[in-house]
Amino acid sequence: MDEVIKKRVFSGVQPTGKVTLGNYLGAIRNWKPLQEEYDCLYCVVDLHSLTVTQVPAELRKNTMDLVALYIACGIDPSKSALFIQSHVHEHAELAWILDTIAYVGELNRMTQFKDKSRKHADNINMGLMNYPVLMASDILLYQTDVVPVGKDQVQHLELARDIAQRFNARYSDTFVVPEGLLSKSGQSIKSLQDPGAKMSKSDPNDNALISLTDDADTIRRKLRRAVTDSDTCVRHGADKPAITNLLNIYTLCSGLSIADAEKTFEGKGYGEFKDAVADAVISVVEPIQAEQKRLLRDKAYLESVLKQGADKASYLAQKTLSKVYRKIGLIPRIR
Ligand code: ATP
Ligand code: LTN
Repeated sequence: MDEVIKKRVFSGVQPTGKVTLGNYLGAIRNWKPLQEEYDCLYCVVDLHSLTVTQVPAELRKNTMDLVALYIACGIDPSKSALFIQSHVHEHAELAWILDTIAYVGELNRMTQFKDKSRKHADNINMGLMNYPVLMASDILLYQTDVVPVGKDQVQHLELARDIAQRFNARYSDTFVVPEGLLSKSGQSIKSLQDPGAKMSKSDPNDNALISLTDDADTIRRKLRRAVTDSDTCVRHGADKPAITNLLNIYTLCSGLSIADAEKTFEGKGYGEFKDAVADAVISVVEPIQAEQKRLLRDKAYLESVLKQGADKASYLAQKTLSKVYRKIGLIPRIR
């Protein structure tokens, strides 16, 4: 029987702190179903996280927590390669080559670079500017077809496509030009304190985000404190950004449609609605937390998963990198 060649998926999250409900609903949750249809690589992008100041011991802990979280969220290591970016040295090597393809002007225009430069004005390092090139390297190294990400990463993905096309035009067909995959819902979960901003792991205001490690009481308290809109009706709409965000969270966690949720809370106040949102969030988060805790106690298992993941990723990465080196005129090492 002919072997069916599956299309390839690559995605990653930075181990920069507590993973939020936004990361889960906008990104990680959508990875699980893809495993059936695609050849998936899911990566903890630790090199990216170095673009903002990290405490080494915390980075180590966040990295292993995230590995366990991926599995707790349904990534099955027997189906997908789960690995740590720095374990596969080709990511950094290809990034250097792609640096010679990307233009300073286009990197300078990236929204995330501008945002992060504002937030970390004391540490606008070259890595922060180069961040999208390393991301392009992650993607192109595996000849990735599909990249599931949240809305905030679309601009970076466009850049990865531009870099791939530019390289292919200059040196002949080398890279697959990747497509983005945005989840229909959960594209952008907003801050609980400012529905104009995205919910972000690195928000200094802890009340603005729900972390996947928050306990039930904390989740309930944060949702009760969430800002609301001026009238009291539970309705989805551009004129009601705060309630729309809570409705998005509610429907994504409960499985109800927006219309059904609006009907359920017709004539009811925000208090009752917020408690229901909390119940729905808790019912999603608690089983993940329990599984993550269990996995973190089994270090040997996590290490075996990471070894297997990095072995598979290295094999594929090496193939692409040697092709790239050959095409651009570097002489292969004699072994
Ligand atoms: P940081 O605050 O450190 O910049 P972050 O919360 O933005 O981190 P990332 O590691 O940059 O998280 O993103 C991981 C994934 O989660 C990406 O695919 C991104 O698009 C998605 N994502 C991040 N925040 C949200 C959000 N608020 N809503 C939906 N998806 C999100
Ligand atoms: N920049 C991404 C994380 C990331 C990524 C990737 C996502 C790094 N490399 C490759 C998809 C594919 C973010 O979510 N902030």
